[in-house]
Amino acid sequence: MIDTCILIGAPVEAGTGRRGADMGARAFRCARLAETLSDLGLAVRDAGALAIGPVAPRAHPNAAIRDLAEIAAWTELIEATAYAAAGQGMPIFLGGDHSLSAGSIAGINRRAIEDGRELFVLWLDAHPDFHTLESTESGNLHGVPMAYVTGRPGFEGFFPPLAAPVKPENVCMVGLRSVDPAERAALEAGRITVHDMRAIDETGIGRLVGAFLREVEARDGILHVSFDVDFLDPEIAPGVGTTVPGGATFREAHLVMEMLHDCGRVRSLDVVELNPFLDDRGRTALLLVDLIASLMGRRILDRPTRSWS
Ligand code: EXY
Ligand code: MN
Ligand code: MN
Ligand code: MN
Repeated sequence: MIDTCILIGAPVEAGTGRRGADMGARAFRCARLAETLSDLGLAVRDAGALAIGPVAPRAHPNAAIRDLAEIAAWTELIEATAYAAAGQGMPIFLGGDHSLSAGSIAGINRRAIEDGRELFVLWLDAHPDFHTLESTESGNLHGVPMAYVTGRPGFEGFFPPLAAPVKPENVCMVGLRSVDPAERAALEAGRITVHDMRAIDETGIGRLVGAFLREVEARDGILHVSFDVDFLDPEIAPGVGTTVPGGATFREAHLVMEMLHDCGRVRSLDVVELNPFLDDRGRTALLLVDLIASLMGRRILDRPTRSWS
C-alpha cells in the first residue's frame, strides 16, 4: 500500500513547441497539492524541480524535429530519477509536457523488472503520442513518448537506450480523439488497447477501465498512470496547449481515479501538459489536485464493493 508520495517537478516544455508548460509544476504547488495529500495521511516528500544543463544540438534527418538533444537529456535525467524514486515511494511527476513520460515510464519499468514485477500503463490522453522520430510531422516530441517506451524503431542513437520496452499489450489508452494517420496505422497493427471517446460514450468509462484493471490484477501487475490534462474536456480544463473538444467529464475522470485507488496497484503517476499561462485563474490546477486526491484515497462515501470485480 502506498504511504509515501514523492513530488517531482519536471518543467519540460521543449516538447510542445509552445511556452508555458514549464510552469505547470509550480501551479500544482500553488494549488496546494502537497498539503492536500498530507491531509489524507500520506507522507509527502517534495523533491523540487529537475533541471538539465546545457546540451549540444543534435540533428535528425526529419528536419521538423525540434529540441531533440534537450528532450533526450530530459529523458535520461527523468529515467534515473524515476528509477530511484520508485524504490522510495510513489513518484508523482508534475509536468511539464508529455515528453517527460519517455523518461518516467522507462525508469519505472527498469525498477519494475528489477523487482520482478510486470508494468502496465494507463494512458489518459486525447492523443496516443505514438509517433516515431520519422513519422512526426509537427516535430514536437511530446508526440512520441509512447512510441519510445514501447520500443518502436528509430530512437536508437537519438534517445537514451531503453533497459527494456514496455509490452504494448500492457498499455491501455483512454480518451483518444486526435490521432494522426501514421499513429492510427501503427496502433491498428499493434497490441495497445485503445478506447476513443465513442467507446467511452457507448460502453461507459467504468467498464472500459474496469476490464483493464481486471487484466492488471490477473497478471499481478503494477500500474503507471500517465494523465495528460487534455484527456479532460477543455470546458473544464482550459489550461493545456493541445485542447481537443469532447473530452472526459469531471465525473468520468473522478470515477477513473477512485477505481484506480480501489485496485491498489498504482505505483507511479505523471500529470502532464498543464499550462498555467492558458489557465483560468488556476482552475485547471485546482481541478487536477482534486482528481489526484481521489486517486490517492479521498472518498465521498466508502463503497462496500469494487464496481468492476
Ligand atoms: N499528434 C500531434 C503531434 O504529433 O504533433 C499532436 C500531439 C499532441 C501531444 C500532446 C501531449 O499530448
Ligand atoms: Mn499526451
Ligand atoms: Mn494529449
Ligand atoms: Mn497534450
